[in-house]
Amino acid sequence: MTRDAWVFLFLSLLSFLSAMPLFVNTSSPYSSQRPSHASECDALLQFNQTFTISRDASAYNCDFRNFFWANTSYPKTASWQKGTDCCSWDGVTCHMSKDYVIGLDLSCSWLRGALHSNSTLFSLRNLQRLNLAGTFPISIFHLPNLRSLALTYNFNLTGTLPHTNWSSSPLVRLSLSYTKFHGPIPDSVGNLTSLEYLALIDSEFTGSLPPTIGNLDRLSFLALGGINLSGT
Ligand SMILES: *[C@@H]1O[C@H](CO)[C@@H](O)[C@H](O)[C@H]1NC(C)=O
Ligand SMILES: *[C@@H]1O[C@H](CO)[C@@H](O)[C@H](O)[C@H]1NC(C)=O
Ligand SMILES: *[C@@H]1O[C@H](CO)[C@@H](O)[C@H](O)[C@H]1NC(C)=O
Ligand SMILES: *[C@@H]1O[C@H](CO)[C@@H](O)[C@H](O)[C@H]1NC(C)=O
Ligand SMILES: *[C@@H]1O[C@H](CO)[C@@H](O)[C@H](O)[C@H]1NC(C)=O
Ligand SMILES: *[C@@H]1O[C@H](CO)[C@@H](O)[C@H](O)[C@H]1NC(C)=O
Ligand SMILES: *[C@@H]1O[C@H](CO)[C@@H](O)[C@H](O)[C@H]1NC(C)=O
Ligand SMILES: CC(=O)N[C@H]1CO[C@H](CO)[C@@H](O)[C@@H]1O
Repeated sequence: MTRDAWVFLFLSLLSFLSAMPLFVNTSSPYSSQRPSHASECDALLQFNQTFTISRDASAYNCDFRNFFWANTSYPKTASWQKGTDCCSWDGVTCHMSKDYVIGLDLSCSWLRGALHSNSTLFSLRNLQRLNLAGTFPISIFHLPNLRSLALTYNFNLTGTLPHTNWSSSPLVRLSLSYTKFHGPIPDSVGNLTSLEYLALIDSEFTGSLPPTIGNLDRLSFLALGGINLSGT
């Protein structure tokens, strides 16, 4: 099995474990901050409307992967329908209680458009996993429950890492390999104390690796190949 597969298994286990309290307490652990499920489905529909479907939006990265793996490139949002439960939509993962959305995987989904900071996506406060192609506002890093952010293979995706502190972020896995994320790796990366996996391969980060990276006690995978960092 590949490293990614192990990490995936690990994360699956993690989300399973985080769902465990449901066995002893039927009320959701997130209930106090959770919008109604219907409003989450509406938010996803509005989010969908900010994109257009375009085959070539996924052409390079996905067809490259298809060469090795299955054909995962198709418009997932085509199965989305108003009036049905969004937990059943392609690309959407809900908590086992079926009460709220925890994951959104719209990679290789032919989406063209930009994600702005006013996007209804940010109302999905319980989102734990996001895999998406597009242009990203920094607010993506402040989704309060996000544990896995994978933007890998979006060759034209640009962005920077926030300099503000991330001390309350539960991010476990951050993967920005093969993107155009650029600029310095800020000291505040040392605030991501839950981080176990950090991959920045062939991105355009510059400067030096901040010493605060030493604060990441749980970090067990660090990949920096192909980036031009000084002093490393
Ligand atoms: C269940 O969990 C919720 C939120 O964590 C808490 O408010 C509630 O008191 C718990 N109920 C019981 C019976 O323990
Ligand atoms: C992948 O599947 C989609 C939808 O089924 C199809 O349109 C597309 O041509 C396929 N791509 C490849 C590379 O086979
Ligand atoms: C999602 O967006 C696409 C592209 O704009 C649109 O064709 C489709 O009707 C939308 N789906 C829903 C359920 O609104
Ligand atoms: C969201 O922000 C974008 C870019 O700033 C703007 O074009 C768009 O009109 C805004 N949408 C809403 C609903 O405010
Ligand atoms: C990425 O950008 C380059 C040039 O800036 C362009 O030629 C290429 O088609 C773009 N790729 C995608 C997948 O949009
Ligand atoms: C950093 O995060 C902590 C905890 O969330 C918060 O109390 C503090 O105000 C933040 N500092 C800045 C400069 O944003
Ligand atoms: C790496 O960065 C240094 C300093 O900014 C620069 O002098 C050097 O040419 C760069 N190397 C490559 C391969 O881009
Ligand atoms: C709470 C916490 O650890 N905050 C730190 C986040 O990172 C910045 C930059 O390294 C530090 O100055 C903060 O103390």
